[in-house]
Amino acid sequence: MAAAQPLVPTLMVEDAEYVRDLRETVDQAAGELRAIPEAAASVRPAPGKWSIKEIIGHLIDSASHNHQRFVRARWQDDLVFQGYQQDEWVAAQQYQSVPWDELVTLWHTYNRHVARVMAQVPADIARREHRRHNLDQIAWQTVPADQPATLGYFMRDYVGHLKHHLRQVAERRSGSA
Ligand code: NI
Repeated sequence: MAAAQPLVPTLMVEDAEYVRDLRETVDQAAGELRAIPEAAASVRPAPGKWSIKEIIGHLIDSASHNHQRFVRARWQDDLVFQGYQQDEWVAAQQYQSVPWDELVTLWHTYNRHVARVMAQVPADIARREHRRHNLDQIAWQTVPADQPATLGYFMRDYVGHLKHHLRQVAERRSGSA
C-alpha cells in the first residue's frame, strides 16, 4: 500500500496578518516619505535626537538584523540572537549624508524582502514555543525571560516597531514632536 499523502501541505505564514500589514504599511509609507523634502528629512529636532533620515536608517538596521534572525531561526532550537547598539549603528553609517530618495528606496525594498522572508517561515517554526530566548533584551515589546516566546510573536513585534517609528515621523511632520 502506498504511503498516505499528507492531507495538509506544510503551512506557511504567507497569510499571517503581520505579513500583509508589513507590505501594506511600507507600500503606503514609501510615497509619503518620498514627499518629505531632503532638507526637512535631515533636521535633528534637538542635540542627540535622530533626524527623519536617521529614523529610517535605524529601521534599515532593524530590517538587516531581523532579516538574518528570521532566516536563522529555522536552524536554531532557541530564539537567542545577537543584539546591536542602535545609536552607535546610526552614527557609524552616517545616514545623514545618504541621499533621501536612496534611503527610502532601500528601506522600502528591504522591507518588501523581509515580508517575503516572513512569508516563507513554516507555520510550525513560527508557532513553536521557546523557553530559551533573549526577547527580554532584543524585542521592542519585550517578553520576560521566564516566559516562553515564539518566532511568530517576534515577527509581529518587528512590524510593531516599524509602525512605531513611522508614527514618530508623522508626528514630526505635523509639528507635534
Ligand atoms: Ni527603534
